Amino acid sequence: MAPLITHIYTADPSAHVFNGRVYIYPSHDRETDIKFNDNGDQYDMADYHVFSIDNLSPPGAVTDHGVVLKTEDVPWVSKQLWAPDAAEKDGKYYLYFPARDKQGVFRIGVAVGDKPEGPFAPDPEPIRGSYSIDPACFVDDDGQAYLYFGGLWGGQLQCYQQGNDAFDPAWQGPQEVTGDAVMAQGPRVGRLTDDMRQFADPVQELTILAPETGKPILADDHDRRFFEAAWLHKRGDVYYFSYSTGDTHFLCYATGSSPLGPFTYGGRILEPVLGWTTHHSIVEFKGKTYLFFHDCELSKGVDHLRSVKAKEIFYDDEGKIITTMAD
Ligand code: FUB
Repeated sequence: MAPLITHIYTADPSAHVFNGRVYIYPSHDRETDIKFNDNGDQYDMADYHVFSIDNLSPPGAVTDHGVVLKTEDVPWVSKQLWAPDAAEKDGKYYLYFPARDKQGVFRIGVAVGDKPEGPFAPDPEPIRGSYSIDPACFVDDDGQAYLYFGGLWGGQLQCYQQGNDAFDPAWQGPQEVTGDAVMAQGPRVGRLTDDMRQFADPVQELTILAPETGKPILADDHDRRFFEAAWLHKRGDVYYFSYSTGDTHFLCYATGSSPLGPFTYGGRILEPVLGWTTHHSIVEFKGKTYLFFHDCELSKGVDHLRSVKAKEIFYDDEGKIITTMAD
């Protein structure tokens, strides 16, 4: 399957349908001399482009709307504009983005625009109480918006095991099981205020349950535990929370009856792609369901030079997502 965008490297695609068109909000990967490490320093991105497309089967021409936000535009950011997302509410468009602040701590910022393709004006401070990476915004049918986020290792989620305000950089690795079973760390979610620019109340940890036990997935269950790349979509009354398992390279999903969970593990969406990271979004468009994802085919396997792709995916009669391959 061919990448959708080939003139620059793009990753972490968040796709949404706005005004009858698919808009894609990806990371913009760039060349760097920084060597691959588990902290993700090689993902050294400095700006965002927005793309749009009016057909996916087969894909039409992709419009590159150009740079909509860059490091220098945001007073609190030092580096690493990682995976963004966008949302629309009451005719305004909101771009959510993670980046390291001047102390090197990941926070999440918001920038506001009048059109899906921007331009976006960033708030001067990160969202109060935000941390870690990979924001994904879901606006429910009642208009309430939720921001999901979190990522292990370089994404620093493991540094918040003592609470939302207790950043402890001593936690530098994934949580390990020693002796008694340890629960996996959950992704975080916060309800957004009506103006979409702050959390309405303290963020919560989401629980992902193992179907066979009804108990939370454990930290050593690397094939199923949350690592990064949160996404939330709704089908009928069912909320699908999907994510990457990081070091085992799967995209998985879990379902629940509330946007705040708990969610029960449902299976894999995508088998490992070429490259270490895997990150996605799921969107309905013209009666079909599409998975947006990335791989490193265009760069011939360079982990930090990724390209966005899209493919149709399917549910079975029970609403389970049928696992697919990257091709
Ligand atoms: O693109 C940088 C990071 O790599 C993202 O934040 C993660 O989800 C992974 O794709």
